[in-house]
Amino acid sequence: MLIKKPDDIKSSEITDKETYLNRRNFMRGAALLATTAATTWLYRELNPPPPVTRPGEKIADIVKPAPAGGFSTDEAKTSFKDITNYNNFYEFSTDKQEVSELAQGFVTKPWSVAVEGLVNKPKVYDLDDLLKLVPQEERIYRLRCVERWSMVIPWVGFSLAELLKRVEPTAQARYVAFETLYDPKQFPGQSGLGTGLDWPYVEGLRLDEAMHPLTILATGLYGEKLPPQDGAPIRLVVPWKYGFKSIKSIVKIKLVEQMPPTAWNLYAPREYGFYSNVNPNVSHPRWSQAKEQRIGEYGLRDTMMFNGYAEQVAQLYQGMDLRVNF
Ligand SMILES: Nc1nc2c(c(=O)[nH]1)N[C@H]1C(S)=C(S)[C@@H](COP(=O)(O)O)O[C@H]1N2
Ligand SMILES: [Mo]
Repeated sequence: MLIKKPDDIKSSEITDKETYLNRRNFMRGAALLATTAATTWLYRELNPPPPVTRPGEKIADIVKPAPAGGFSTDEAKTSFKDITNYNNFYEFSTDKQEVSELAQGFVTKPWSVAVEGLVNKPKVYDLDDLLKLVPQEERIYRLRCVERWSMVIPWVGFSLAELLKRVEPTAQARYVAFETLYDPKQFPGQSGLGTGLDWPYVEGLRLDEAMHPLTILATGLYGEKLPPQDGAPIRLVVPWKYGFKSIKSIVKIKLVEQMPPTAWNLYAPREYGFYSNVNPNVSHPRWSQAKEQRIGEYGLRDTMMFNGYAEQVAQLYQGMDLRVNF
C-alpha cells in the first residue's frame, strides 16, 4: 500500500510557445541569410556535435558491452501494485491513479514498430517476430520522475542497440526519434482539449545515448507482459533520465540528422530540455530536484547524479554545460 505520496506538481499552463516559435523563426531566417561557414557555426551552436562515431569507426564500435549483472540495482523493488497503479500516461489520463483502469481494454495485438530514416535496412517489425530475434532479459532499474517520485522496476526487455544495429544506421544518423501510437479511439486523452501536449507523444535521444547498453526497450515487468498502463506492448526505458524520456507504446523509431522535437520540450521549452538527465544540482525552474520520494517509503531520499548511473553515462556528456544542456 502507498503510505505517502508527493503532492502532485501540476505543470504550468504558461507554455512560452510563442517565444519559442519566434526564436525558431528568427534562427531559420538567420541561417538562410548566413554564409555557409556561418550556417555551420550556427548549427554547431544549436546542436553541439554529439560524440558518435569518429572517422573509420562503425556504430558497433561505440556500443560497450554491459558488465556482468547488467547494471541492475539491488535496491528494494517497488511493489507490482504501485508500479501498475501510479502511472503517468497522459493519453489515458493526467490522474496517475486513474490510468490503470482506463488502460485495461487497450489493444496491443497485432502491433508493429517501424524503424526507418537514415538507415540502410529500414523495416516494419511485427512485434512478435521482433521478440523472436532479440533475447529478453531482466533489468532492475531506478525510475525517477521529474515530479520528484521514484520507483525501482524489474523490467523485461532488450538493448535498443540490438535493434538499431539490425537496421544499420548510416553515417548521417545523429539522433533517434520515437513516436507513440496515435489513436484517439483508444486513447481518450488524445481527443479535444486537455493536457496541452501535442499528439502523438514524441521523444528523442542522441545516437550514442540510444546505443548505450543501459538503454532498453521494455516489453514486460516482474516477469509478466507489460501492463497497458506501463506502456504496452513496447516502451523505452532510459534510467539516467527523467521518466518522461521513457516513451510508451512505441510505433515508430526514426534515425535522423538533427535533434528531434520532444513532447515536453514542445510544451514548455524552458522547463524541459532535450537531455533531461537526472541531476540533483540543476533545479527545474519551479522546484528543486535535490530530493525524491521513493514510492512506498517514508521520507525523502537524496537524488543521485544521473539517477545513480553516473559511472556508466557521465562520459557521454563530457565537456557539456549541464545547466545549458538540461
Ligand atoms: N506516450 C507516453 N509516454 C510516457 C508518458 C506519457 O504521458 N505518454 N509519461 C512519461 C512519464 S512523465 C513518466 S514518469 C513515465 C512513467 O512510467 P510508468 O507509468 O510506467 O511508471 O512514462 C513516460 N512515458
Ligand atoms: Mo514523469
